[in-house]
Formats: sequence, C-alpha cells, structure tokens
Amino acid sequence: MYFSKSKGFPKNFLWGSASAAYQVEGAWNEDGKGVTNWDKFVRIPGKTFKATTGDVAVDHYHRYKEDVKLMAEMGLKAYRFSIAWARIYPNGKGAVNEAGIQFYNDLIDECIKYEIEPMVTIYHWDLPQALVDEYDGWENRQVVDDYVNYATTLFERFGDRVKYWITMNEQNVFTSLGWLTAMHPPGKTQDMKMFFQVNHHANMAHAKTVLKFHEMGHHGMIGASYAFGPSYALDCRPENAMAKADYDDLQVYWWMDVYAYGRYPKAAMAFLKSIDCAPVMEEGDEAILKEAAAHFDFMGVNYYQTAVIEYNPIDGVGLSTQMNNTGKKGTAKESGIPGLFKNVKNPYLPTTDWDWTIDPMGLRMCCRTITSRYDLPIVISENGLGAFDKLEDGKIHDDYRIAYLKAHIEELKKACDDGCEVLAYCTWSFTDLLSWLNGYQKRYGFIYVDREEEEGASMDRYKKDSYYWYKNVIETNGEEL
Ligand code: BGP
Repeated sequence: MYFSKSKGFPKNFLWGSASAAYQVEGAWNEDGKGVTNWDKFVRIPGKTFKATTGDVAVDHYHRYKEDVKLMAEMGLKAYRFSIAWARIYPNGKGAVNEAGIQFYNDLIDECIKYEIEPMVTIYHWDLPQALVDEYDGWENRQVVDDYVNYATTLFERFGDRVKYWITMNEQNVFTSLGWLTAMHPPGKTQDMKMFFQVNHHANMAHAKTVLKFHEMGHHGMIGASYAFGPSYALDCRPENAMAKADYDDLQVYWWMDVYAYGRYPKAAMAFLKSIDCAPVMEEGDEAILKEAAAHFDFMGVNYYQTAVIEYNPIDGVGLSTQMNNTGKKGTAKESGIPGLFKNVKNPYLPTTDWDWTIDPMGLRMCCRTITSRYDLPIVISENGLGAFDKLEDGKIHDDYRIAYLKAHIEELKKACDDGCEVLAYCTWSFTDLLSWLNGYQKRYGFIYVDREEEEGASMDRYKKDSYYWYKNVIETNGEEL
C-alpha cells in the first residue's frame, strides 16, 4: 500500500531492546544456580566459535545496575530479558532458589525505577540439565508440567510488576537446531519424528501457561516470540510456488497457527502422517490448544531475514549441519528438505558478514502477514545487525548498524500505516553479548563491551554512535530517523 502521509508510531509505543539470560548474565554457577543444557553443550569441543561460553558472558548479573542506568540515560521504554529457569529452580523443579528470585526482583525494580517496562521471556533456550538427566528434557511430556510450574512461580513472584510475558523464544529455532541440525543442545541430527514431538510438548507447555496466566487473573499480556522469516518463491514456476506453500505450512504456520488458532496446518499434518512423523497427541490436547489461542494476546516476532524458496527434488540437498559462524562472508551452505524445498540466495539483496540476508521490507511483510492472517497485536521482540565493531579512542562509529535499524524502522512505520497494531520494537541487543555459536565478535549492541573470545578483559562499557542515534529516535517517537 502507498500512503502519502504517515500517521507515525502510536503514542506510548514501546521502544525497547532485548537480551537473553545465557547471553548476558554470566555467573553461571553462582548463588545457587543449577547447571543448564547450554552450560554442558558449550563444553563439547567444536560446538562454538573458539570454544566460547556464557560462563561470564558480559557480566550483566553483577553489572545490571550499570546497564539499566545506561538504558535509562538513553530513554529506553522497554527492556526484554529472559529468566534463567535454573536460577529459579536449580533442578528444574522442587525447591525455589530465593537468591535467583532476588536477582530478578532487583532487575525488575531497577527497570521500574527508571520507568522502563520489563518484558520477560520465560524460556530463552537454557533448560535445567537436571531435567535432561532425569527424562531427556523436551523429549518427554513430563516437561510440560515442570514448565508450567516454573512459569506459575514467575507469575506469582513478578506478576505484580511485569505486564508483558513471552512464553517461548523462537521455538522453531531451538527445536530445529537441537533435533535436526545438531547445532544446539541436545545436538541431534535429522531426528524428524522427535522434532515434531518436542514441538508438541513445547506447544502444550506454552498453551497451559497462557491459560494459567489468565486464570490467575493477570491483567498483562502474554505471547510467544517466533523467528519469522517470510518467504518468497524463487520465481513464478508453479513448482516453486508450491514449494513456498510447503515451506510456509511446515516452517512458518506450523508454529504461528498453533499460537494463534490452536491447530496445526492441515496439509503439513497430512504430510507428516504420511511419513510417520506426526506428533502423538493426548486426548484433550486439541481443546487446550484452541482455548489457549483464544487467550493469546500478541504475536512476538524476532525478525532478521527473509527466505527464498525453490523446489528441491527428491535427490536434492538435505539439511545443512553447518552455518557460517566465523563471519567469513559466503561460507554458509544451501539447506533443504529433499522432495519439498530448499533455501537459496536472494540475488537482489545484500547480506551480513555471517550471510544473513538484509531485507528491511521483510519486517513490514511480517506485520502484514500476521495482521491479515491472525489480526493480533504485534511485538517486534528482536531485530538487529550482527557486525564486527571497532573501538577507537573510546568511540565506535557503527554507521552500518544505524543504516540497518533506520531502514527497518521505516518499514515498521509503514506497517503501522497499513493498520497493523504494533505495540513494541525491541532491538537485538542493548549491550554486546554472546552470540550463541559465534563468540563475542559478532556484535549487536548499542553499548560496546570490552571483551573478546578469551576471558579476562575489562568488560568496560562504551556507547556506540548508534546509542545516541536510537536515543533521538525514542525522543522523537520515530519521527527523526
Ligand atoms: C535469535 C535469538 C537471539 C540472538 C539472535 C542473533 O535467534 O533469539 O538469542 O542470538 O538470534 O543470533 P546470533 O547470535 O546467532 O547471531
């Protein structure tokens, strides 16, 4: 659509920034925190760039006051962070660790002190290892009750101050990388059947938590953050258009339809049944998913890139178990599902050094799709550029990051003109932090943190040029970009 005059961003728009516990906190074994699947996984040789871990990360656990103060100086309206399940329940269940509760109470209070809206992600990939040891974590349906119990504790302890809740961060990513491509814990390859079963467990955990939240009478909003990469068919050949439809049903609507409609896409389910990979569901599950969808308050979107889809013959390329985690452009591999589709390069768009396509218009596309398909409010829970930054004389001139964010926010503004109800925009990330598989050199923050892959640097914080730029964006409510 074309609008000669923009309405701009709504009043009270939440200009935010996001992080995740494992990527920022550090203090991996302090104050009673239990060991997680990630604490174990990063210690397997060859899994992460230069064997980096989140043991110390950017020390947010000890420096959260300094970090929140920097947010306040910038005028940030919302801080999205995740809670480490193993700080609250070191064994995943059982006795609550009060020191863990205290840390998040302090962090929430610190945000509120500066009128920064805390936005909490309940699960951002760090699962208590005790649950893996006891029953294989997400592979076992027992995880549903333990997740709901953990989430309920968070609502009880923090629900008086936290209004925005996100059940799952990128369920599509942690399950794909965990059970199909072995890049995340538990490091399994091509376990298609288990992949869909695990997703069903996560969907049930999500749904029961949404219902619990509303039963408890909370007045806030609850959603889930989905890693949405809208797709384009390579061209107008009908087999490529059909490959795109297959991709959308199996890799996009498979998650969003469950959150928003409480059902799995029909064609995808028919296909999975035909290859004996459909999830086993219990009696009553469908009704629970439906009921939860009716109480689902917003779609969270983590947007980084779009995908181009081409038909993939039955003897075609399989899923790639490697990604570019060095920042050497052009080293990413093609990936696909034989007989269905594969992802190919977009010849019209540039990429980052880690081969992620840069497509600002894709962000508007996300909002449009969600609005026309689900008519739900939208929280952009992540968007940002991973890049090499250089600290020179205490300054970081990251004009490339400013250009990236500006182009995306411009498209988001158009989505608002289109009638999409966008509540928030959270950049990834506020400070630099650990990039799961890519070490610390792939930086996303407004705040540069003095640390490299090796431990022992000062951890001092420096404001990048983008910090001052975003401050002005917030002050002008997105009028000056
Ligand atoms: C999302 C995750 C974030 C973050 C971001 C950037 O998928 O939710 O936790 O890591 O991507 O990814 P990366 O660190 O791999 O560059």
